[in-house]
Amino acid sequence: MSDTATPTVIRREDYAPPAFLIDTVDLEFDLVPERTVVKSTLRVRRNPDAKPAAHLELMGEQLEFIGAAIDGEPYATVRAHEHGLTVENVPDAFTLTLTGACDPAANTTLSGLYVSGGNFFTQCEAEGFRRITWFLDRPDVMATYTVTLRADKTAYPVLLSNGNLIAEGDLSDGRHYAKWEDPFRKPSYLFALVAGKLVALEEHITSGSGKEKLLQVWVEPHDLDKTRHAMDSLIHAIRWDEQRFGLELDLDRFMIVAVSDFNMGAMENKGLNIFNTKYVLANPETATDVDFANIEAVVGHEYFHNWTGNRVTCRDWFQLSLKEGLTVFRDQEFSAAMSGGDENEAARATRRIEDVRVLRQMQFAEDAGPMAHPVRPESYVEINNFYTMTVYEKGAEVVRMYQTLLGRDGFRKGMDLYFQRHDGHAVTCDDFRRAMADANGRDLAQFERWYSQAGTPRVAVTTSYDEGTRCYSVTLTQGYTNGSPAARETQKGPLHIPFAIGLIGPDGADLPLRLEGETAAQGTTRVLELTETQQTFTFADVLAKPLPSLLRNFSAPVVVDYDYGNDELAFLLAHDSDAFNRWEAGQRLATRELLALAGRAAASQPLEINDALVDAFRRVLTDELLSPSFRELALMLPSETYLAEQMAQSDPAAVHAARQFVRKQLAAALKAQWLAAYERNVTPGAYEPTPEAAGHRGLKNLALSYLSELDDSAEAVRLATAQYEAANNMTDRSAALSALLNAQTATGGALDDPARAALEDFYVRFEKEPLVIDKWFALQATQRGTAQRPTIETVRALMGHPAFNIRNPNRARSLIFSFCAANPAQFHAADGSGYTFWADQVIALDALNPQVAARLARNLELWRRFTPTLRDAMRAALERVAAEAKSRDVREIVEKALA
Ligand code: B3K
Ligand code: ZN
Repeated sequence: MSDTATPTVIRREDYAPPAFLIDTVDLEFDLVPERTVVKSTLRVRRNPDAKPAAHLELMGEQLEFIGAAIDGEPYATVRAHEHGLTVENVPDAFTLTLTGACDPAANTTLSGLYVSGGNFFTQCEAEGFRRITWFLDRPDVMATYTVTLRADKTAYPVLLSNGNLIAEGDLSDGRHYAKWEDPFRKPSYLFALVAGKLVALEEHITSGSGKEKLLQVWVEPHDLDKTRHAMDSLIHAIRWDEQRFGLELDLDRFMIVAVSDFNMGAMENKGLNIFNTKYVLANPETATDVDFANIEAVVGHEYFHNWTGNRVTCRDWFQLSLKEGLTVFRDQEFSAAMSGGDENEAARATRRIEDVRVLRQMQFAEDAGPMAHPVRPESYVEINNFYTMTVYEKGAEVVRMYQTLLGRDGFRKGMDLYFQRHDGHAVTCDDFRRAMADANGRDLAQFERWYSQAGTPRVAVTTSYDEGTRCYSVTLTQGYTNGSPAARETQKGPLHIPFAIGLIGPDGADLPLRLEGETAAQGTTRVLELTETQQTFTFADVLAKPLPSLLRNFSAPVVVDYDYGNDELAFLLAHDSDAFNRWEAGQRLATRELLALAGRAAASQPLEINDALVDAFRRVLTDELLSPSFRELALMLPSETYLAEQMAQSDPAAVHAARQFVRKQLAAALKAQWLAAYERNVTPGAYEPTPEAAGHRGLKNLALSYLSELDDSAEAVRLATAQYEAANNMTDRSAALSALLNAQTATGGALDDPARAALEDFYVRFEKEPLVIDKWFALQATQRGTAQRPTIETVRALMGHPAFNIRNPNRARSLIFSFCAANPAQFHAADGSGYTFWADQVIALDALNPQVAARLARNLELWRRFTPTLRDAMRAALERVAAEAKSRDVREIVEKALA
């Protein structure tokens, strides 16, 4: 499980094609929890395009070797070793049969074949297949698979694998078998099997070209009442991909299976997607609006991989963003279409805002730290550490920029050419870029730098208006801030940046835009193509000095530096036709104010709120022309994590004090308006997970959360208690509980108050719903805590709760990760207690599940940016983990952090 040897660095430049190819794979499993025997029969031949090699080197980990045969004859010159199997002096083409065994019951890593809740599951991406059998476990080796599963029929009535079921039947001794065949060539990371006591929700649909398809969502029997939304999401995703990209489901059967022990969200195995229960199971009582939306997005994401990832896959793991960036972009477009259709710009904008918030808070931070890497990394020690915000979210932004530069139709042409050229192959990010360029007759050579340069680019903007000539010039200058060394090393030259801009006249209306040299104005938003370090763009016929609306819809993943005045930001917030930039103006205003207050808090100076911010918030809150979901986003303050990252030295306590102060002031100054918004946005009747209803609930619950900050919280407690008791859905119930807990801490917190009662009720009510109990843990881990009872004490106590189980990643995340990553003020307590706890948990998880441990390990990577006392305590914690952790996964993270 662990690898204590000096970590080996894998480099992109060392890529070489495999010396052998495998055309067909036939697998036979005898499934027994403690010892599963796997017989693998491979058709192998030399790769004509590779350097010849005498021996066949197969990867394998944690396997027991039983035997080998070539062309049916036992083969003696086979050496099993720690990293795999060497088959010596092989012929040019042969059939290799390997028999081995693994121990799924003891597999706590949740990579390879493992047991969860008494059932068998697999997870092979990135390198888990080698934990099942010996193989050329790399994505450029594509083969067709047949799989036979044998198991006890009572314990494992359902036997599933990729593709189509071609035979099944009974065996002696109460066992049975099923044989599956996947007609599509695939890399080993897309292999999957599932066996156990499961039931399915089924639907039959007819694809766009008239073929009958069977869709199934498999779950444990007691979860069948929570599968409808996942099935609906799958059907919507299938329809959307047909319409938007002309891509159809290629198999006769498509299955989703839910498992509660899972390292990440879900996995796109061909025809047999395996999902964390969190992204499948939902009904109104157990899942929030956010859960419903996430399920739709993840079901879409995994389904879309069937073309972008599976039919066309990655040549090597450095190309991971080829499938992940593209598929995130596709799921974002799908979610946007589901929330308002392609036409409703305002509804689309709320999704865009949510995506950009994540990017800026998480990916920009990653780019400023020791794990900074380009969208296409140059090297890694453990590939599982590179399923990152950069590869996924920045990668999606890079794909979005093609669409911004080429237009929707041009982007579609590029996609069509990409599939025409590469269907059935393992390719690179360069192949994708070439398809986009060739399909549109464009030169996208410079665009390559988006794949090879780490770090967050900045674009500085200066403007000048000439009343005499009525010309307005915009000068854009691109560069990088001094980020991490990793980022600096890769910066080679200017990027090709699509910079969308609009100009707003004194009346608040968009101006028609004519660039100098053009004969007529074209539209009111223009995408300027910035390709040099500095460029000036001049607009003509500008009758009065305008206000620029910069980087509309966040057209590139950059930071814009422009010195807006507070009045200008308030004006943009009130008038910009670009909904994203309206939101952005409000955030800039709030961020500026909050950072100023955090500076004062750090210096122990008194705090006072700027009326401009209160006025701006009042206008948004009471503007009934704005959608509730937009208002909710605009009235949410930037997160403490984001704010701390903007400080010269991160000071979580000061940020917390400033943000809490502003929340309290906004609660008090706008109390009547919050109460009115609360009343106006109730959603009586049956629960519906529609974007409109979710928008109302979101704004109502935001109002409740502000009200819970008031010194006199009686009103909030009354509303929240009533809401808690009457709720017919989890969104309202959990928001009410959260408000009660908040009000309790806001007022100092007696233990016999309504918060305690609700917390107990919540547990009892949902004891049998693990995903809801995760929420119960997370709510407590993210509580503010008081001087008398800091949150760490609650967390330590909950670690001993009978329902806590560190081996279940969802549960570990709900308590440990929530505290360490989502409660910055408490986690970064001055006494360093949070860091001690963090180190203890990283070390404990490292021994069980290195992938999950490595995620938690990343939580301290920005340690150098904190105030000196915190910095020193963080370093000490990192050093302890570096001394004790064994896995390659965790070692890579902490060693990079300390380097
Ligand atoms: N491709 C998987 C992620 C696998 C992570 C391996 N450590 C899920 C997804 O992105 O769709
Ligand atoms: Zn993915």
